[in-house]
Amino acid sequence: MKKYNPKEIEKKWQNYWDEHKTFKTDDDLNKKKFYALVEFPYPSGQGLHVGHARPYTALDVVSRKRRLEGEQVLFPMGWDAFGLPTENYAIKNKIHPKKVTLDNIKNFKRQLKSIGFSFDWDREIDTTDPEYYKWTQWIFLQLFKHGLAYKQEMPINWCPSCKVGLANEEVVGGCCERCGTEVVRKVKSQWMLKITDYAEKLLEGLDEVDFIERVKTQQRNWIGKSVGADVKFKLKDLDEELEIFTTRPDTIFGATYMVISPEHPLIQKYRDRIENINDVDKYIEEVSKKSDFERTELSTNKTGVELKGIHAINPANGKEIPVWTSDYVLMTYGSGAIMAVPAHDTRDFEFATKFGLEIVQVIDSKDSKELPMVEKENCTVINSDFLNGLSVKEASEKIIKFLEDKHIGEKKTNYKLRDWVFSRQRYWGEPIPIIHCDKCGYVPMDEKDLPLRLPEVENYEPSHDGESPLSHMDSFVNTTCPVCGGPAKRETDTMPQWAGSSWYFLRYIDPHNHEALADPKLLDHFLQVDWYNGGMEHTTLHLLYSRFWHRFLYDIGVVPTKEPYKKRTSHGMILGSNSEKMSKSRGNVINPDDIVNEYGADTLRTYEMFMGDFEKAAPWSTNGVKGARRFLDRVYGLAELINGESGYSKNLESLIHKTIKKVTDDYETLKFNTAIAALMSLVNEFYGQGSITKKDYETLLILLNPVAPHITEEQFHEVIGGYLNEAKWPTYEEDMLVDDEVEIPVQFNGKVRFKVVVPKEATEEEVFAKAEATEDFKNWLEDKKIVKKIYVKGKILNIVIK
Ligand code: ANZ
Ligand code: ZN
Repeated sequence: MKKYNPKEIEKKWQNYWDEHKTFKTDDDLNKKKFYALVEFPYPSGQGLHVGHARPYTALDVVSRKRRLEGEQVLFPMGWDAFGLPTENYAIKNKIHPKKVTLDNIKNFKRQLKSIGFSFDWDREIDTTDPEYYKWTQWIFLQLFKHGLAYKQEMPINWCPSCKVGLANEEVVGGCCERCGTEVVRKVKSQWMLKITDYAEKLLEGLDEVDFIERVKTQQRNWIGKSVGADVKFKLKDLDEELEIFTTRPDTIFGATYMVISPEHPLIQKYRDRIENINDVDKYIEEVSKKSDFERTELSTNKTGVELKGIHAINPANGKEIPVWTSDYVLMTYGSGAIMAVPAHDTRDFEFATKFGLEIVQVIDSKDSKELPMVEKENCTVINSDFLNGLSVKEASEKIIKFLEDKHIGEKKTNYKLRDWVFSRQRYWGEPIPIIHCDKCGYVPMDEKDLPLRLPEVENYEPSHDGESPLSHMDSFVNTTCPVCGGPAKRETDTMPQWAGSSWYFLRYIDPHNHEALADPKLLDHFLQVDWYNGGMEHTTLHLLYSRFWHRFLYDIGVVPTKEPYKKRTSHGMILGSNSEKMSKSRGNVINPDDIVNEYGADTLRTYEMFMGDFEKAAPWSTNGVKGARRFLDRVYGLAELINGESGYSKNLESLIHKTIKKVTDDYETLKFNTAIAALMSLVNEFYGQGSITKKDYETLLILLNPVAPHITEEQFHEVIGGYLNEAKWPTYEEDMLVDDEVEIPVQFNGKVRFKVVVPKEATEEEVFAKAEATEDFKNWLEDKKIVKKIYVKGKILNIVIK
């Protein structure tokens, strides 16, 4: 008897697939297309993680199945290779980042191939390849030309000890990741992308796509649309109005004080009128050390100072109210000022309670009487003059009308979404193709001069003035202005890591095109991505950024669809065996190479698809891995049971049809674990029979192939003949799914006591006769008498006894 030897057969089939380009995307544009996308990895020095294998295997399963069903499958892979870890590693080890990147890619590619993913390697892309980033730069230029890229002074994270600007990811607990020094904010002029112009389109787009609900919710919350009103409050004795944003204009009669952010320009403008300006200055100084998170966290103790000498007039009732400054009001949202309604806002309530400010209730609720009362449904407005008796909604409309008539307010929609800081003062990123001329300002490079290549520098360490290393390369910096021909300087900031991944799914469609980012005909054919699976951690950045770029490209006529992805799903994390996150410091990282070496790639794949609900986190289990291997050993061994008969074995036929249906459905709905469980039962049943036909085995092999491609190709070739990748996905007959027999629970006085198996069409007499013949029946009846029998066909037999 031959023994299953994954080492031998996996290499053999991987070579075969490579040589025959088995998984190259079919050229036939008349076939039904299926574009499956997984998030391309960042080729780090650590190599592939078992966590990568879970989502990759999942869409590999679907892709392999769809190919066998005759579809044209595009399932590509590439490298998201610009970024900080590579740059930092390069600096530390004095190796050029390009070299580090290429070495890491080589290792990742070897690992991916060793797991047998059916990627179309002819479409491999690398975001650091000038042929690729030429188009990243081209898209940036289009954004610039449409007014969506602009420069602005922005605070960045600055380490005063390393003298470098840090990305948010490099700031750990407020300190520099490398030296531990407290990070401060430093204002620098940065390139920004106006994603806020797309807030409404990005929200609306969510209604037309099939994304799992938690992804939609996270994106909606991140965009954070709030509908309300802007209202101007006059400042007493000053020719000045203080504008606020509120989502509850209906509560305006309850506004007993105002709060402005410590950064609000009014404070400096009227510092001479503020009687306690020394206290205010001291407070502002304290606040500047806190992060936005610390400032707005609900539970934290409220702090603030009154601006003595400044008063506002509530426009609804003409009352004079005090103005305070507090850090719970952020300068970056709305207008940086609020009307405080302590009776109906939790933060205002805490603040007013602490500082003894007036609290006026203006909303009455049927459900609760406690303050602060924040609900809006089933409420009536009180203590509010002409709004009294109205619902919250009616009162909002009426007061907005009142304010609009007096020209002191209007309807307003705000978004939490902020513009995207697109500059990095780093080397290892796409150069920004903009030239600065003293006469002409910021000028786009001529498109035909793209790509603007990242120059070879000797020293790619960040410079100590916080500028990119490129700023010290005179030969790069000094250029001529494309408009006036005068001397000019190049932008030396580079793009953030999110740039290359914002459009990579478009390049896969036509990766070698020199004329355009992709041929419009091919874009027409392959878009949208039919199924995109990726991590929940990418929902608010990558997923939103790429939807933004795509929607912009749609608006300028480059792509044919508004939304890039038809469907988005997300996998659960793989945890260490102790249910903690896998990490180097915990020493619980599993290297996929080790699993492939010891058990085989098919075992790794089967295990990862079987380890639990695909959408939930699951801990690693070596016993589970062994179990997956035992299952594959048994699948291999079935070859010994094959008899000479044709067709399906009579006894197995119904079960095989049911299994085809279950596996076909489950693979499409991320229920890989239950699909594999059904295949395990089938294998058990095969062994139970002791003898199976070739066709029984063939169907099992095809159904299991997407999960365990090597062992199934091998057995197909050896036992069935031919090549599995040329076979057809099996179909089932509806008739075969119906059970001929049913199990009927038998009740005595409404309690289920035992069950009997009867033909589906059995009559009441037949079922009763069958039940009566059992030992159980006699035991439960004892010496009582049967009063009544009720049989619900195919469902239940109830016997009433006395
Ligand atoms: C009065 C009011 C009464 C408010 C009430 C709420 C409840 P969202 O939904 O998040 O948009 N606000 C406005 N600008 C702010 C800022 N820069 N910093 C901190 N808070 C700010 O929240 C909008 C509400 O948050 C606004 O409505 C305002 O308080 C506050 F019963 O105005 B409200
Ligand atoms: Zn010029």
